[in-house]
Parts: sequence; structure tokens; C-alpha cells
Amino acid sequence: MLTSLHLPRDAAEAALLAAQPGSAVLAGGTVVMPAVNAGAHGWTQLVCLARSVLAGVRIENRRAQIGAATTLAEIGRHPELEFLQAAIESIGSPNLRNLATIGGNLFVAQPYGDLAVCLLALEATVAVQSTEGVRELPVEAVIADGVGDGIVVSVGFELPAQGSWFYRKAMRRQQNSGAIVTIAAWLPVEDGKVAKARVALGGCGPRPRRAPSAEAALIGRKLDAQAVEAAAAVIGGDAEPFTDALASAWYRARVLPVHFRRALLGE
Ligand SMILES: Cc1cc2nc3c(=O)[nH]c(=O)nc-3n(C[C@H](O)[C@@H](O)[C@H](O)COP(=O)(O)OP(=O)(O)OC[C@H]3O[C@@H](n4cnc5c(N)ncnc54)[C@H](O)[C@@H]3O)c2cc1C
Repeated sequence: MLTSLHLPRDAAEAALLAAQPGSAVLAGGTVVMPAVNAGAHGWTQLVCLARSVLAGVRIENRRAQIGAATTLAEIGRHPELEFLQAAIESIGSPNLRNLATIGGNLFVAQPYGDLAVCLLALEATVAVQSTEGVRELPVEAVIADGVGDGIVVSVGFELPAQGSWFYRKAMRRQQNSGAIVTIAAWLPVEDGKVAKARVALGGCGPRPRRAPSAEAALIGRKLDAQAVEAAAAVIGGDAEPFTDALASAWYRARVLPVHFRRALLGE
């Protein structure tokens, strides 16, 4: 039975409490609170991050550092994070975005986790506080394996150069709809060719995932319709789509290359 709510003052205290048996971390609560209200959990205490000084955006030398408890609305309003606005606005509704945090988005089940898809494409790093101190992990590791007893303190990434960022989410409605497929891509171009390719997908597996075949098809090529077509032809092999109330696995597989092309070519 849930008997206590803790409001730790800093990340170290939060991590200490989070490591206790029966603890659950509470950030914006958009996933945790419905479970609490439904009694569908085995927690005895909640560790609320609201007072742990984990919120806020800092940008220095074109690198963003975002506190884990920063809301999606705050990220969407930040002038230097404008490239993420389309992704933020594709998540839930304004009410949800006023509560939901970047840290929480890393852990939600598919077909949610659209910002996590972006962070995967951005090659983000995640600072994790545990009882043993703070360590920096690639976002891939956090998405795949979680953070154990630790808590996410912040997320960092390099701001993409203009024209190198692409995002598209196919959904059934304009608001409050999980992904049919989500595509985020960071494709820096040097000397007219794609120098590095990071393509990440949502709705295409149990967790957000990279698309290595599509990335390989883009690297070293001019980012034109032919290169995108070649990547679209192989991207299905990078996906493991599933069936849920929003779409069948068959449908997700069919529309993935279409939305990938639209994401990159703006069709
Ligand atoms: C109606 C509705 C529509 C939605 N639509 C979308 C959508 O379109 N796209 C989308 O991406 N998501 C969607 N979501 C999912 C969701 O709300 C997340 O996007 C949100 O970011 C979760 O953040 P939170 O702060 O509310 O997490 P919480 O509910 O507080 O926590 C979620 C999970 O993350 C863990 N957690 C949170 N913060 C930390 C931390 N700092 N360290 C360690 N663990 C942590 C919690 O313990 C819990 O397991 C939707 C949810 C609802 C209810």
C-alpha cells in the first residue's frame, strides 16, 4: 500500500530514496498518477522530483543540458530548441505537456516516447544519479536497460545545424494520439554529403530504436530523392512493428517508408 510521498531537496537525496524497496519515482505523473489512482501498482512510497532542482534548460557552446524534470511545454517554448517544437507539439495535448517531463518520456511504453526517439537520433547523453554518484550514459543504454535504482538528472545533446534535423509522426488524430510511426533523423552534411546519419524510430518495436540499414544507405551520399529512396527501401528491415489499438503491425510496416520519405523530403 502506498503510504508516503517524499519531496527530496536534491538529486542525491532523491536517488537514496529511489533505491529503497517499494519506491517509485514521480516526475510529471502523467503515467505514474493514473496507476496510483487505479491502485494498479505495488509501490509503498513515491519520490517526487518536483523540488529536486532538476528542471531547466542550459545552452552553452551549442550544447543543450536539460534537467530531467523540465516539462515538455518548457522545452517547446525555448527559442534555441525550436527544432524540437514539432516533436513536442505531437505529444499529447497542451495540458499533458504542462506536466510531462523529458525524464519521464525516456521510460514510457510504446507507442509513446516521441521525445525519446528524438534524443536517440540526437545521440544524447544522460546523467544518472545513483547512491554511488553520478554517471553519464548514452541514451541508447538508458532506453534499452533503464537506470536501475538511479534517477535521471539531466539529458545533454549538441544542437543540430540548420537543415540537418528531420521529424515526422504519423498518428490517428492531431492531439492525444500515440504514434503509428515516429521518425527522427539527424543528418549533418559536409561537403555536400551526409557525414553522419542517426535515424530513430517509434512505433517500430518495444522501445524506440535506431534504423542502422537506413543510416548506412544515407552516409556518404548527397541527401537527395535517390538517397532517401534507397534508405526507404531498406528501413523496413530495421523495424519490428507491433499491433495495438492504433494500428496493426502490417499497417505500420506499410506506412513506415512513406513517412520516412515525407520526413526527409518534406513531401
Ligand atoms: C493522454 C496521454 C497522451 C499521451 N500522449 C503521448 C504522446 O503522444 N507521445 C509521447 O511521447 N507520450 C505521450 N504520453 C506519455 C507520457 O505522458 C510521457 O510523454 C511523459 O513524458 C511522461 O513524463 P512524466 O513526467 O509525466 O512521467 P511520470 O508519469 O512521472 O513517470 C513515468 C515513468 O518514468 C519514471 N521517471 C520519471 N522521471 C524519472 C527520472 N528523472 N529518473 C528516473 N525515472 C523517472 C517514473 O518512475 C515512471 O516509471 C501520453 C500520456 C497520456 C496520459
